[in-house]
Amino acid sequence: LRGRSLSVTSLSGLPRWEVAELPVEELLLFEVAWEVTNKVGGIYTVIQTKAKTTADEWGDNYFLIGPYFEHNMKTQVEQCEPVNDAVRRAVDAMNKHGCQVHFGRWLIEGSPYVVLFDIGFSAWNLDRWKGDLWEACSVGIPYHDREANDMLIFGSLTAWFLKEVTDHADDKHVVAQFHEWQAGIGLILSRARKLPIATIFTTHATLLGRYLCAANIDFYNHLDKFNIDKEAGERQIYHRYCMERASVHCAHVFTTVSEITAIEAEHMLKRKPDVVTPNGLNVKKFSAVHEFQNLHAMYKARIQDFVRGHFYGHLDFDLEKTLFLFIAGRYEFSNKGADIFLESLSRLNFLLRMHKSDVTVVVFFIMPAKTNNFNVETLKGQAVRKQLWDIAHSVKEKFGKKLYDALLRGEIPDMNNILDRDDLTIMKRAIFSTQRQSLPPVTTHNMIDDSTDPILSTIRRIGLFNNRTDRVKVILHPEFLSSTSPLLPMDYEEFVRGCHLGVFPSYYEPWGYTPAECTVMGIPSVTTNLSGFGCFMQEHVADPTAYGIYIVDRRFRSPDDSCNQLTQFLYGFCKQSRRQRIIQRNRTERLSDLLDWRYLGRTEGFKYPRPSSVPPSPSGSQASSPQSSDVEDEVEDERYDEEKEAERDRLNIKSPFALSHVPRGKKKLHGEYKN
Ligand code: G6P
Ligand code: 1S3
Repeated sequence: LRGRSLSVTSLSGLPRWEVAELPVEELLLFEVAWEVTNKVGGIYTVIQTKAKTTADEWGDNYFLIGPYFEHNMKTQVEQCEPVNDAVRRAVDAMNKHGCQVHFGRWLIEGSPYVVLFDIGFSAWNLDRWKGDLWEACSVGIPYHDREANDMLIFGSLTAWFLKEVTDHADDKHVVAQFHEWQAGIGLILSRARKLPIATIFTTHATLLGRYLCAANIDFYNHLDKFNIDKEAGERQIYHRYCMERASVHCAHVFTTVSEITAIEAEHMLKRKPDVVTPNGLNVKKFSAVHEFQNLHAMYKARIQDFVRGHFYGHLDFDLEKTLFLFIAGRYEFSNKGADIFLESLSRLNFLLRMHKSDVTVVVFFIMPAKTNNFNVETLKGQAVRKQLWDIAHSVKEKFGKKLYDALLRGEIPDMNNILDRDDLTIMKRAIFSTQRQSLPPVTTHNMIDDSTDPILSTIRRIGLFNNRTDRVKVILHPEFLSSTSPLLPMDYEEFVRGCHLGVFPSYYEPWGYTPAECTVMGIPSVTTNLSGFGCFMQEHVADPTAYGIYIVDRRFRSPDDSCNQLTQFLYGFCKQSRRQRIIQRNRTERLSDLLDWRYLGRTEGFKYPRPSSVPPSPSGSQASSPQSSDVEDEVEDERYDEEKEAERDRLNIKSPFALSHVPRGKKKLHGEYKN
């Protein structure tokens, strides 16, 4: 929590020792989450990207606690013996009493220590632990909620482990941070048992917020009007909600990831967070400034190849004038804004057709749903592309050899006869094989719930079927990307780098890693003023649009107006020249430092100014796009003088990151929050 000195409201009940400044050697830090070594959603990204910065600072006194899954252990963790005496004794004691506790180093940057509990192995204790929880806080968990029962086992094991640690920690003081309701039982029981631990609870979303938003309720305008107990009861999550709320109120320090979620927490959980801790990333800079631009070109070529196959027989658009847009994440149709995105795409399609634009937009939806694997038509597309490539290659070889032989003889070959009849037949057959009876598919997989799937149903309603006349083409890839996929063999990072714009018009998004990840890769993105990331950018960047961060207003406008605004953003983006896009990507990438874990705590009060070449515009919207004349549109000199612009901006911007570094090895657990 170094450097996160935002609003502090209550720190009552902390053990006495935290008020003092303590060297890191006298502290042990435990971070508890269900997503340690276990990727489910965004919390995994938080922990994994922060590990290096935390391990650098806390060294061998930093431990992560999570659930054990055999596959995760085998693929991500190197087993080893704990060096710390208190931790070793705690692991041994629990293993002696019939638990299975695994210890090792998580093989990610920073290689932090992990303590992993086998939940199934301790399930026989469930009834006893249910009783313990009831005694501690009168919360009962129904037997049919498997997930909540697993969390009870996880929490009981965590509290047991922390008890063993504090029993043997001698002069060391223990701090434990618990993420989200899934880890909350460990906190509640530690407090009920009066363990000498300073506790932090971090919420990344509230249970009720997620449920109410998904039900399409006008959430943010009614925050103070909900009967929250009733709402939780009606949704059959009352016990989970109690676990969450008890964790929040038991914690010495309560934090959340954004200001917008802080307001939500105050209403849904009835406690104002003490500290807001925005999420960061482990930002890596390339030694060559333009390397990320080269990577964009390289991975774009791979996406273009996929598109060649997918649209075989319908490739009557220019791939050099095709833009790749995408939305990705957990499949929460309206929470993640897939609903208004599709509506805006339909409007964009209309605008591009009406203005006879030569730009084509291919939009990928990367959201996992239940499927029966790839569909035949999609696989066939890639096979056809491969076949055409092979034929072109063999004809080229033959052609090349004949040409070479002719040149050796000192002749210029007769171009009309250099290809024989067989070559022409093979080529004609290949062209005939690209005839297709159907339109290029809108989904790459056989969907199990095809008829009720919300994306497919909306596509049917708005009629975006990948017709030749459509300037906007849609591809639903209902599975996360993988470099071993036979269809689109790219991992997520490669794919993002190859795209032009990430579109994340979320309604419910406490932080939102997807646009943040785009930013550090130099890819512009669309976000909203209801996402933690969007609000953070609004606070710290004078003209976000100029830097390729388009923020849709979903808070103060109607859904229809938000759609119009998103459509305008998309249409404006389509009108940019290649050169403008290159400049914009450079600017986007320049914001990376803002999102670096190493500097996040020092951004308070800092604002990135407009890029120096942007004329001030009152609206701060379209006028902020990089300027270019028609003549420039034709210019391919992408190196251009944006380097000069970058340099000018660097000189103009008084970076917050030049502030003096907090000295290593000293923790100011209390004083730091005071300001
Ligand atoms: C990068 C590459 C350029 C390439 C450009 C394409 O900047 O370094 O060589 O021309 O990407 O940009 P576009 O936005 O058209 O994909
Ligand atoms: C949550 O994950 P989600 O995608 O369910 O936590 C993430 C990490 O803090 C956050 O980025 C996201 O907005 C939340 O929604």
